[in-house]
Amino acid sequence: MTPPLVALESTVIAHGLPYPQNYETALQLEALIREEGAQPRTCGFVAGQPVAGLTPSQIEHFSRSDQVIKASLRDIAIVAARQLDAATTVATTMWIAHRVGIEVFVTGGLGGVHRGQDYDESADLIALATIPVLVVCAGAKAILDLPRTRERLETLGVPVLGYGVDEMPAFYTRSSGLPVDARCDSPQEVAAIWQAHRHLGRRTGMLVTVPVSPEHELPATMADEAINHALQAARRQGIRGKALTPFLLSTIAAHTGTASLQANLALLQNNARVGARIARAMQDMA
Ligand code: PSU
Ligand code: MN
Repeated sequence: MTPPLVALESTVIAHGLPYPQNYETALQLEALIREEGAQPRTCGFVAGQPVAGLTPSQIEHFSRSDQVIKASLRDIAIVAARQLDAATTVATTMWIAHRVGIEVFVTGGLGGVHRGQDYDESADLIALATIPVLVVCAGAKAILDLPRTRERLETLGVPVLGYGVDEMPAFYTRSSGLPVDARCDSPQEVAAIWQAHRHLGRRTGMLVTVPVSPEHELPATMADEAINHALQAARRQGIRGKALTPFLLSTIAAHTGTASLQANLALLQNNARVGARIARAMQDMA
C-alpha cells in the first residue's frame, strides 16, 4: 500500500512563525510525517496554481519572501488570475486538500471569532462547514473568542473531537473549559468516527484537537497576559482584517520571549505525528 497523504498549510510558515524557525519547522514536520509512515503534502499557490506538495526550495521561498501573500477562500480567484504566490490558511489548505483527495490535514491553530470584534470571523469556520477534511490542530488560537468559536462550530455541524482530552485545548495551554463532542484515545477511534461521518453523507469537516504537551504548555497567566497585551496593541494601532492574526501572533512571541514560540513548534510537531497516525488508521480501515 502506498503511504497515505497528509496535508500541511503554509500560512503558518509564511506569516505565523519567524525565519529561520519557520523553514526548519516546515521541513521537520514533513520528516515527522514520513517517520510515521505517511506522505506530507505542504500546500500553497505557486504563480497562481494550487499546489499540494511544495518542494523544499518552494518552502524556503515561502519562509523568506515578503512577496508571498496570505490567501483565504476569498482570495483564490484573485491569486489564480494574477498568478501570485500565496500561502494557504486552514480554509484554503482544506480546499486544496479536498481537490486532490487528501482527507487529513495537520496544522497548529484554527481561525475563529475574534475577541471584541465578533464581526471578524475567520473563513476557516466556513471551510469547516463546507469541506469534508479532517483537521488536526491544537484548538482555535487562544487570541480568539474561544466560547463564541466553539458555539459557531456547533451551529455549523462540525464535530470536535479531543485527542486524549475532554476539553478543547486552547493552543498555548491544554484546556479552555470548553467541552469536546467526544474524546478519542487512539487513531483508530478517530478513524472510525471519520468513516461514519463520510458514510452518513456528512459534508462538513471535522476537528481533532490535540493539546500541547505539559512540558511545553505556557503558564495560563503568561498566555493571558501576552494575549491581552497583543490585543491592546492591535486596537491602538488599528490592525484589522487579514493582518490581525499574524500581528497578534508575532506580538505574543515578542512578549513571551521564546516560550510561545517553543510551545507553537512543539504542538505542531505533536500534531504532525498524530495526524500521520490517524491517516494510517483510516487507510487500514478502508
Ligand atoms: N495558527 C498559528 N499560526 C498561523 C495561523 C494559525 O499558530 O499563522 C493562521 C492559519 O493559517 C489560520 C489563519 O487559518 O491564521 C487564520 O487567519 P484569519 O483569522 O485571518 O482567517
Ligand atoms: Mn479575519
